[in-house]
Amino acid sequence: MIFIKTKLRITCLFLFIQLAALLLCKGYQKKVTYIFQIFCEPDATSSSGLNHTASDSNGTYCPGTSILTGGPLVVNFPSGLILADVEKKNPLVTPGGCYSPPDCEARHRTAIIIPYRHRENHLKYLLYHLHPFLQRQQLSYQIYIINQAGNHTFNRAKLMNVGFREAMKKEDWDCLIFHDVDLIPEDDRNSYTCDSNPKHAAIAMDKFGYGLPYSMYFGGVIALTPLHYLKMNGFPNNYWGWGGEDDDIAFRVLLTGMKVVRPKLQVGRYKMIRHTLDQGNAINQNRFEMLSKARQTWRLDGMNTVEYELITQQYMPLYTNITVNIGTQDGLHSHLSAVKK
Ligand code: UD2
Ligand code: MN
Repeated sequence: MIFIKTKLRITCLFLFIQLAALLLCKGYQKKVTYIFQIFCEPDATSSSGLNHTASDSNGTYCPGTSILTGGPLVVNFPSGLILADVEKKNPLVTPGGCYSPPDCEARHRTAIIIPYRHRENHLKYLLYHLHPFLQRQQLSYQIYIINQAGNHTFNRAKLMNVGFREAMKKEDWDCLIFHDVDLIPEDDRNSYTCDSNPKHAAIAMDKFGYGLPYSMYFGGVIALTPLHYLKMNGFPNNYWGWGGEDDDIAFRVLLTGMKVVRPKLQVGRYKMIRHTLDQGNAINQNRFEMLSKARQTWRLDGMNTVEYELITQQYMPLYTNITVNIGTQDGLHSHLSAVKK
């Protein structure tokens, strides 16, 4: 009799453990499941991570708030850093600068669009900080460098229109982050995801004493969904040189009935790598006059009129490089010297 009772107890205990494991593995509580999948699905986390792809994830969504993120970050610029070091530190990043969390299904798909020309040193440090930052947020992401070919005047906003179109051609991104190459985020809680309205992420920069320089300011880093972007007809194509385009973009947000949202001041903090004004990016002297016409121009100029020629698309180890001829004020071919292939 005693023997039978003991046997019954052992069977009950065994059944109870099985039931508990089943409940946890079935995802009754997402965060708990995430922790317990380590035990339930050894394959998902077994290796040090090599060769993981999105399809390796076990179909369980990543937690709503990543357990890998912290708070304020120490931003350093190690001397002698080379891109090969950054590659080694990010073994799960695949060609093109793509990543998906290995152990869970990302809740967000984010494209990072960086307008770019001749800023190799800034790019190196941005990639060094940005890849781990995005991975801690458990995003599915890709980094696009939109590189203006030739030496004609730089056009940041037009490059971002190119970035939007090229990024959306192959992937169904749910958020696009338009990001200066020289800004390094200083807080892990600055989420690179989109909100129900366009988001201004870079609100507290060291160069402005960690505050907003003026209330309409919308430069540096912004996050828009494809719908936000298309609703405002993208960005203006006709701001050549430094300044004004960020204010025009802010006007477009308001003119199309949206508003700007921002994270907390302690969270939207960035370090800007110090630099002087680049050659080929002279101050746009017409910017105030152009801004005064934003109400009329947003419908006439933007994604509906953007013209460019794709020169190369390269899947580099840490980013997708898109080199593009965006021409000049006078059109795509008016200035043949604008582009050297
Ligand atoms: C401010 C804003 C920026 C933009 C700009 C006016 C900050 C931190 N940023 O930047 O968002 O509104 O004013 O146009 O206040 N770039 C190149 N190569 C060049 C020139 C520019 O890659 O030759 C890119 C690069 O991503 C750079 C960005 O354009 O970060 C903005 O240009 P900037 O850094 O020269 O201008 P800055 O710091 O005054
Ligand atoms: Mn800058």
